[in-house]
Amino acid sequence: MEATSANQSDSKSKALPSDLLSGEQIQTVVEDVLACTPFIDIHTHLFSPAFGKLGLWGIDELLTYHYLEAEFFRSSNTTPGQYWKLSKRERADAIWRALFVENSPISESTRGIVAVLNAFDLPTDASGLEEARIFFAAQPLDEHIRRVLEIAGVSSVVMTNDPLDPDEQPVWLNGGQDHAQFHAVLRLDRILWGWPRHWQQLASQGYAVDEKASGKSIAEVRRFLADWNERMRPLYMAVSLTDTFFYPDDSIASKILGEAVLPSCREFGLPMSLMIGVRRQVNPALQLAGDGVGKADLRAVENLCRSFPENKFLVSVLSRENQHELCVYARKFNNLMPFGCWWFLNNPSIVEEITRERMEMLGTSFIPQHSDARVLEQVIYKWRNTRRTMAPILTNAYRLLLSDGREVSRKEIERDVNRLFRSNFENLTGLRGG
Ligand code: FIX
Ligand code: ZN
Repeated sequence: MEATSANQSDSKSKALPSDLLSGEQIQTVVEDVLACTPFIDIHTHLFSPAFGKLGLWGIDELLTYHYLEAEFFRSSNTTPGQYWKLSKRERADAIWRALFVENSPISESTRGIVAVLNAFDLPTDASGLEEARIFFAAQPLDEHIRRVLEIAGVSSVVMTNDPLDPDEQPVWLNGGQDHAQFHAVLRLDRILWGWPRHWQQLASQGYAVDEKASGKSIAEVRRFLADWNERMRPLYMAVSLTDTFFYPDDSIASKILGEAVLPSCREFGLPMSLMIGVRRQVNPALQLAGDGVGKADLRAVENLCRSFPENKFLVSVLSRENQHELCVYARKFNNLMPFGCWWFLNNPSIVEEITRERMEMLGTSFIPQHSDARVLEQVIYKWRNTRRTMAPILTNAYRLLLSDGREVSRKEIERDVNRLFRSNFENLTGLRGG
C-alpha cells in the first residue's frame, strides 16, 4: 500500500514543530538516517587478519565468488572440470571476460563488482581489471579493512568460525583474535549434521564421544562447547540446515541439538542461529556454487521455540516460500528473531518483498539483513543495496503512519533504524559498542 500525495499535503497546511516531518521531508530524512547509522553485519564469512589467508579480499577473490562462478558457467563454454584446473588469476580473467566484457554486468552480483570498483574510483569498463589488481595489491590490510567497513557503513562484522576447521583451529588454540571489528560465532555444522564424519575429531581431542553419540557423548559435547565458548567468546552458536531438517526426529543431529547445544546456549546465554533450507551440492561439479534451495517444514522451528522457551533462536530461511510462515511464527514466539534475506534471496526485488511483509507483520522487531560476505569488499555493495532497498520501504511506512494520523520525527526514525540494524542484535547477544 503506497501513501498518496493527497494526505501528505495535510502537513503543509499546519506549521509542524521543528522535529516533526512533513510527508515530503520523510524520504530525505530516512535516507540520511540509513546513511548515518553504522550497521552490525550479523553473519559473514569474513575473517580478521589473525586468520591470515582465510580472510579473502581483492579483485581476484571478488571475481571468483561462487555467486559469479554460478553465473559464469551460464555464459561460457568452459566446463567446471576445465575451470577448476585454472589458477585463481586465470579463473578471475575468465569470469571478467565472460561477465564484464562479453556481456553487461547487470546481475546483482556482477553489478556489485562494478560498485566496488567505483567506490575506489577505479575504472569499471572492460579495461579495468589490471588497474584494479595493482590497486588492491598495494593496500595495507589493516587500513584497507578499516576503510572498507567505513565505506560500507558497517561498524563491525560477525564471522563464521568452525572449531573443527583445520585451518582455523590453530589460531584459536594459540590465543585467538581480538580485532574490535570482528566478532566470533561458534558454527556447529560438522558437529550437528556432520557428526558421522567428524565425531572422531572430538575423540582425538580427548572428548569421550562415539559414533552413535551415546553414553557420555552428550556430556562430552557440552564440555567441548564449554571449552570453545571460553576460547572464542562467540556472540551466538549457529548451524545451516537442509530443507529436509526436522525437529524432533531420531537423528543424531536432533539429539545433540536438543540435549547438548541448546542447554549449553542457555548456560552461556547465547542465541542459537538456524539457517534452514539449503539443498547441498545439487550440482557438485560447481563446488561452493553447487548448492541449491528447498522449501523446509518450519514446524521444526515451531517445535523448537515451544519446547525450548528459555532459548533464543536467530532464524533465517532460504526458501522464498517459507518467509510468510517464519513471520507468523515470530508473532507466536518472542524467542524467535527472524533475520536476513539469505543467499539466493539477497536480490533487491526479493529483499523488498520480504522486508515489506516483515515490517507489516513485525514492525521493527526483526533484523532485515546480513551480508553473508565471503570477500571483504563485498560489504560495500551488499549494504549499499540494502540501504537503497530499505529507504523507500521505510519512507512508505512512515508516510502511511502520517496519513493514518500520527506525526513522525527524525528521532523516531533514528530509533527504529538503530533497532533494525543494531539493537535487536545487541539485545539478543549482549554485544556492546559493536
Ligand atoms: O551456510 C552458510 O552460511 C551459507 O551462507 C554459505 O554456505 C553459502 O555458501 C553462502 O556463501 C551464501 O551466501
Ligand atoms: Zn553464510
